[in-house]
Amino acid sequence: TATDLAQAGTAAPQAHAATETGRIGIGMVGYAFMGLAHSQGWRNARSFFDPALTPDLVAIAGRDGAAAAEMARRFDWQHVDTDWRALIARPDVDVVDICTPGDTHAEIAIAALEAGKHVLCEKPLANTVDEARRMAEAAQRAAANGIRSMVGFTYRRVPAIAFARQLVQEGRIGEIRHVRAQYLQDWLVDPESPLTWRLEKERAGSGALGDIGAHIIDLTHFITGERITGVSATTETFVKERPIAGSVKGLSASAQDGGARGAVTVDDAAIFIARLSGGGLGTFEATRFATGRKNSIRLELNGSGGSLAFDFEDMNVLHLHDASVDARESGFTKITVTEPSHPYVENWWPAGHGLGYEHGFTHQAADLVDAIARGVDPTPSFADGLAVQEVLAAVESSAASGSAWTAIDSPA
Ligand code: 4PW
Repeated sequence: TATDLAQAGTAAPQAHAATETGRIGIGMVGYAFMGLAHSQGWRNARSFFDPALTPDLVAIAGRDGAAAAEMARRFDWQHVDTDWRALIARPDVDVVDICTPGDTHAEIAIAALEAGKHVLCEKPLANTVDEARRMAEAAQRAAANGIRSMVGFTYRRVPAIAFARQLVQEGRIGEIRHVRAQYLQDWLVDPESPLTWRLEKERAGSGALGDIGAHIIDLTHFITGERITGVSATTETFVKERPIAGSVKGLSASAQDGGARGAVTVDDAAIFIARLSGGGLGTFEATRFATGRKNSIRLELNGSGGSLAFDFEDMNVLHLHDASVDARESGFTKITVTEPSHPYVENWWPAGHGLGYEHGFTHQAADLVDAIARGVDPTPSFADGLAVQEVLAAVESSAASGSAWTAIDSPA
């Protein structure tokens, strides 16, 4: 197999020579919520970022051919396949963009990498640490041949969050003492809200923990540049049975006719305390039962020299406290992160005009193409995805053991 060849250091798959044509062919697997977000990302990356390689929306694949064809119609994807293997086999596809539930990530990503395709994979990277490790290993082998991979933790590319990382790297808040991170949604408060794939362990790996908790774990790693080294956790499934889902749109769904119900096999909420590699402490909360909170990613970092605070529901704003300012005038400064000098902003609108949820997906597409064109490995890498997966597994294991402290051995 290609793996054996790569391991043996002989002929290994090479990346398609996109650089010679000035264009790069995108093949996307999946057509639902993330398929929509990524489609506009590829399209707008081309228009707003003018990358060195122009992304062509070559092919989209999905089991439901009609749904895939509808996405193709809306975004001008040139071809529709009902089998992801056919998409990977296309010579005009250079990048395979995986927007499917977690149970398919490892198989598709490893096959694509071994076929010499660059890969963008939705988060969380996988459903288990074992799968994530195999994916990270495949990515590492492929990187030796110029094949790039990236995991879709898109919130890293919200300008205020990228700016928060810059400030931390510049030492503006000193040593990190506390990270307080919450990802709060409420779309499952209604017990009659149907059982979609996000509520099935076999398909999603875990519930609020992996779907949204993964983001605040990754954002902590990203902003601080540190790793979570151990956790004590508890999880809960508040509604244990729900109507089986019929049609699904975004996070909403309608129930199937006939009133059939099924068991929820994932957590509805996860909370944990954590230690960071730099000596700081963290508290984390991921829930879909925070009534009134829709997509509230709240981060507060307290450092020896100041603090930062962010809430995605006010995503163009970052609050900065500088502890060196005289006490009479000190406090949190509200920074509107809409200046051309802020990350990503100059490619969009004049100062003060603001960005939204979808822009992160455009920045992700543009950054991946830029990394491919420059011949460098993009971030977050599959190794970064594995690091998050290790924390997710530690949280589950701690919760299962009654919150016992669970260390993450040599965090990835
Ligand atoms: O950012 C979140 C995702 O990672 C979205 O709000 C929904 O929850 C969709 O998947 C997860």
